[in-house]
Amino acid sequence: MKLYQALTLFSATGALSASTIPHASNIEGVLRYTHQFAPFSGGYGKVPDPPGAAPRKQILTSPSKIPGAQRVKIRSGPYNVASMSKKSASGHAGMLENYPDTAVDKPCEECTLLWQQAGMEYPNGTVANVDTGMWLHHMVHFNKGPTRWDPTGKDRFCIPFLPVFLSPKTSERFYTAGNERTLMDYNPQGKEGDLTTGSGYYLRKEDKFAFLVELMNMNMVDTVVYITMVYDFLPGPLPEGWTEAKTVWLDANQCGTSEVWPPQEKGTFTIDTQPWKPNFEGKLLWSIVHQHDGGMDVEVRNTNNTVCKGVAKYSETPAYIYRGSSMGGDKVAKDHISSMPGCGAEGSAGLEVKRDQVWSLKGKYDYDQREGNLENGRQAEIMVLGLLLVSVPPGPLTPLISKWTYS
Ligand SMILES: [Cu+2]
Repeated sequence: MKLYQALTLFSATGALSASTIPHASNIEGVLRYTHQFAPFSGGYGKVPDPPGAAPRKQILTSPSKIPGAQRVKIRSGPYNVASMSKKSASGHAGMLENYPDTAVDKPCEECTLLWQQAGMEYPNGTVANVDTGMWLHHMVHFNKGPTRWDPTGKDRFCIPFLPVFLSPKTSERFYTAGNERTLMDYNPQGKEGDLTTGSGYYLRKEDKFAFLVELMNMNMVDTVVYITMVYDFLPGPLPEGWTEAKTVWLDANQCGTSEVWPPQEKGTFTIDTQPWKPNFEGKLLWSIVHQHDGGMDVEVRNTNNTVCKGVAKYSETPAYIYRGSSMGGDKVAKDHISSMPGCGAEGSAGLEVKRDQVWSLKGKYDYDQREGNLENGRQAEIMVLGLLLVSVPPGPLTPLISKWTYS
């Protein structure tokens, strides 16, 4: 199947309508995403479990102090990632690029998520990271269900939903991770030993998970890895008196590839995300932010105020130090971002999210202080991305205004 046939198929199934033809600048994004459908992936992407692989579901002991909390680790994939000697259709070496996985197991049929964190492992269960040449470039966690909608995607042509065959009107991007593997706490104000008050991401029976994964292999052999997700959850319905958590996705190329070209090859600059005018109201619970190497920090901004600043830390453990050599014009940085906590609860707790505000992120890069990753001799595309987690009343949430608005 040729690319244009795939796009025609989209149109025929209604995913593309006359009013939602992509903006010219998004055409490249469409191409980058669609070539990763199975017919174009050339044997890379999802493969069967290798013999002797660790179990796909592992029951762990939850450290949570919330009564009844359980912890489980779910391994998804596995994904075969091409070696550094092979280039993807869009010219990236050693990359499984925005690969869709529409068969991702949930931790439960119905439960309240308290916490989740992504990771990456080899088949035998050991951690895969840049010290062994594997990089969790990023993953996007989607949830589809009758009560789901994506606050910043729902009224736009939103490319990331296409490869996973979803619509932002009936699904949402609720979690994401880069290689720094930031956790999301859905219950930051939960009280030890007390079930009467709290917040969580309430997973309904009808909900279905999907991933978009972008993985990089800096080795000269094809490599198989799993994406892991550790969840703490309370089985069954949302506890009485609790609120639900809803995620707002913000990035510098909203509904495109999320990536932008750096405006310069050296020195310092900032990049703003597109703004979000709230289309629901609630209270900020948590926020996480993400940048690529070369990044210094990301400010979360409400209207004209900085709510908090998430600072990138590099090579805090040896797992984040790259020891390989460069390949032609592709030069991987030695030190990689190892944590980027966003604002957590400190900067977020209890702040009102209201319809008369404008939320955005401002990301600062400085290539003189922190090495970026070179591709074909120039700085690779970068991200300024973040998620706001907002507490809302239980039950299906209706959007306040019908259209996404730019300020
Ligand atoms: Cu990224």
